[in-house]
Amino acid sequence: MLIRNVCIIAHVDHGKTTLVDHLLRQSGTFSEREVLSDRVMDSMDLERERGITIQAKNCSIRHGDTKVNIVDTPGHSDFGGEVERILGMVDGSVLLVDAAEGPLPQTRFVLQKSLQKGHRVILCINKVDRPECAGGTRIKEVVNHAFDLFIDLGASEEQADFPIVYACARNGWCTTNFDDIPALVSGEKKGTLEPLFELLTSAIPAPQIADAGGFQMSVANLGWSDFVGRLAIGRILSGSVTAGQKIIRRGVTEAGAAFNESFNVLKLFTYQGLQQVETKEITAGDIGVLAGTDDFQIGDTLVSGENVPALERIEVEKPTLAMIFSVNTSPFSGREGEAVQSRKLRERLLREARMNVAIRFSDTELPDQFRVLGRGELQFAIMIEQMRREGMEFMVGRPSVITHTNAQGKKTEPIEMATLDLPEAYASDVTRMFQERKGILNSYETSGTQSGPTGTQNRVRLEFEIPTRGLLGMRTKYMTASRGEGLFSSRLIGYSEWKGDMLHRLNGALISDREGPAVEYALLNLDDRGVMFIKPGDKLYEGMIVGENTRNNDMNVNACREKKLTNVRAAGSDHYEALKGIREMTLERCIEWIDDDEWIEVTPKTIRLRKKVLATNQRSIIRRIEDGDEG
Ligand SMILES: Nc1nc2c(ncn2[C@@H]2O[C@H](COP(=O)(O)OP(=O)(O)OP(=O)(O)O)[C@@H](O)[C@H]2O)c(=O)[nH]1
Ligand SMILES: [Mg+2]
Repeated sequence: MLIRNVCIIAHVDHGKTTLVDHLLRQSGTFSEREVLSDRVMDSMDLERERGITIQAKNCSIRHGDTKVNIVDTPGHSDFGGEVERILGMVDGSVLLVDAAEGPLPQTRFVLQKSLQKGHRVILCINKVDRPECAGGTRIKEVVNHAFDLFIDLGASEEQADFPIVYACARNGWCTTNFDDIPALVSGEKKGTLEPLFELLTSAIPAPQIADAGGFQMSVANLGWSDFVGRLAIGRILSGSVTAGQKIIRRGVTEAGAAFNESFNVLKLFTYQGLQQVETKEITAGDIGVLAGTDDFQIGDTLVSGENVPALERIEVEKPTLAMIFSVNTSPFSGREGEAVQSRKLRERLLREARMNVAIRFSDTELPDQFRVLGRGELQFAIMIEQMRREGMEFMVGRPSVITHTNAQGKKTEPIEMATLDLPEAYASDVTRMFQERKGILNSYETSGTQSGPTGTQNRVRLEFEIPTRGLLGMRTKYMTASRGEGLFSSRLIGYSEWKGDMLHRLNGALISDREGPAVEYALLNLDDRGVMFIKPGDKLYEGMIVGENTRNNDMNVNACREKKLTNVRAAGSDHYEALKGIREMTLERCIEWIDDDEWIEVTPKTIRLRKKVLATNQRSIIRRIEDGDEG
């Protein structure tokens, strides 16, 4: 059997999962009668809810007598670690680039990693059906940008001579012939993904098979089976292994010391479509799944005997952000979920770090607080959401950047290149916002036109060099400033000297000064003080944040006050919509909003904001406008 191993990489939303969907369908993986949801590879609840890929996943298709193992990867930069660890499993990549948006920061990141691995890359210009692409000029431009990117990233001569397909993944067709695009878009011509299938077998090389003196497999991903427990997923580099065989796991301890553990292979699987199908043997070149111990860790090497060496562990780019996870110390702790003890919280976080190489864990000086290091606010939000769905209650603090010390002994902080694409009309407001956060405008160019309510308007693409610190909490503000029409992404470009204090949140908090249910009458009275985060009937405690103050100091308020001598119902009131400003605080909004002296309390039912110090008489209402960091 011939094998090809390939991954699909791109900036977020450029259509990877949609393409894999249609590759699966057209390869006859599913029977005609099977009713499929869109984007079957996005199988996690959170992926479906959010419409983004969070974890890399494997599948395989058949084309003629070739089996093609395909790995779908996430495009959001917070999950870049997933892409990095997957690239070692494959010999080539399909790089998707949105035909209208062109290459964006994550396109660069994933392409660079793929080229470094020596991969052959197929360029797939996707979404050629977008109205901006009519006439073909934009498509040609995007191809040129992509070519420049290959050269810029040091592609070898062979890599720079990449094949190109133009695709509409959503409608399941592609072509290598530029002149065919209009007819395919209009539907005059019918197309399929055959040209891409053809390239997957002709342009991507067959897997190289090493001779390491026996079976050797590197664990690139983990899975779980209710029947056999933890699963190790990876490419078999050398030799083969059969079910029942005794093999060795070459791992490292928490402290980094190498060790060997022998175990018996319980079960083996390979991919057939979306299924993991049990098999007796897996052999070099293929991607396989192996069960036998629950202790697998990403980066382990599984070998047949002492004579077969361990492979270098998978290293991904270092985290830039830290967040403190704490045992829930709020007065309502344990009412809505399982108030976990510190040992259990620690175990859960350690497990996350084992499963996800982009996450690191460390203890703090306090026994009930732990530091988790990661890549971005969304990555933290997803992890928190998963934990609360498991029934846990806990608290998290404001994310802070991880600083280093340079050779001159000076503190340094991570710097990112943020790329914004938005209607020109909002560019000056947005520029001011970024400059206030120490962003430096590097480039400003017209990126195209779009039709809007006032006729055609220009879109511009801006690039800012800005400390990661300045980007925290910026997404919502940027989306508001660009009326939801802006694109935003960023990539880490390095570290530079600490840029000094930075503005985080101008407004103070409105804080409940007592325990009790929120009363509509009281909230109506507080209406012009700011925006409320709670509704009438919500249960409050002293020190809990009920809203955002219009001024920059904190303010203690009584949100439980009843109107005298009447009997206004407290809960379930049906006309609280009369309140001007209620802002529903999602987890992500809380993460963006919160300051250093505050916690987010997370339970399976509720997300609350609170002051770290709850007692009104022990807390100052004067806020320091200053940014915290991880020293
Ligand atoms: N117009 C158009 N839209 C497309 C095409 N392909 C995908 N889309 C849309 O683009 C959006 C994103 O598609 P996904 O397949 O989830 O993108 P992705 O690259 O997997 O996204 P992440 O995994 O989150 O990075 C969806 O709304 C798709 O319907 C296409 O060929 N044309
Ligand atoms: Mg996807």
